[in-house]
Amino acid sequence: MKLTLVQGDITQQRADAIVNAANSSLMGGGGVDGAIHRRGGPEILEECRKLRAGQYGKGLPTGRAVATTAGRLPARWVIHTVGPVHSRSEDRSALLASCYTESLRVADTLGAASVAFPAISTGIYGWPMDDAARIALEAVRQADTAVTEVRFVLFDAAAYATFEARL
Ligand code: AR6
Repeated sequence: MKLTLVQGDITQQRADAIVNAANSSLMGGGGVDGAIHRRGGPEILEECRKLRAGQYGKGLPTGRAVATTAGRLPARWVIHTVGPVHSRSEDRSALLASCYTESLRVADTLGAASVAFPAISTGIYGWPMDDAARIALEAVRQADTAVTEVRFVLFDAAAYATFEARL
């Protein structure tokens, strides 16, 4: 697997699938989630609504992943995953690792060869970037997947530098 880091906006990435740092409602939010729905258009939310009306009536559990269309985005699919909120009293790193492995598992079922990830949980959910980078890189490296390219799309220079140092 080819592992690459880029600094930029995930909504502009040309990859088979981009991953959304969603919340369990799948109804949108701020950060990456807001940007994906805003630029991808209403088709994404339409499919999310269907998922909530069917298989995920109670919402998408933390650490799980599900795919929808990418609407108007250059990617073909959006894989929505729900990162854990960072906690100082509880170790939730297995749930954060699961976001990456479950997203790659979903990518395999779609036949997606290239997948772009944001730094899940490092924004509104408060996970320290360095620890999140360690968990993300380890999870992707150890994943049993047919995906041939994983790209981490880091929003700012500091996040990029942190991932680069970990890599
Ligand atoms: N492209 C790439 N990375 C981005 C972009 C972008 N367009 N925008 C922000 N980031 P966050 P979370 C970075 O908050 O912490 C939403 O409301 C950002 O700098 O998007 O998992 C959801 O609905 C940070 O490093 O996701 C949930 O309620 C990283 O992406 C909640 O936020 C993740 O930040 C999820 O919080």
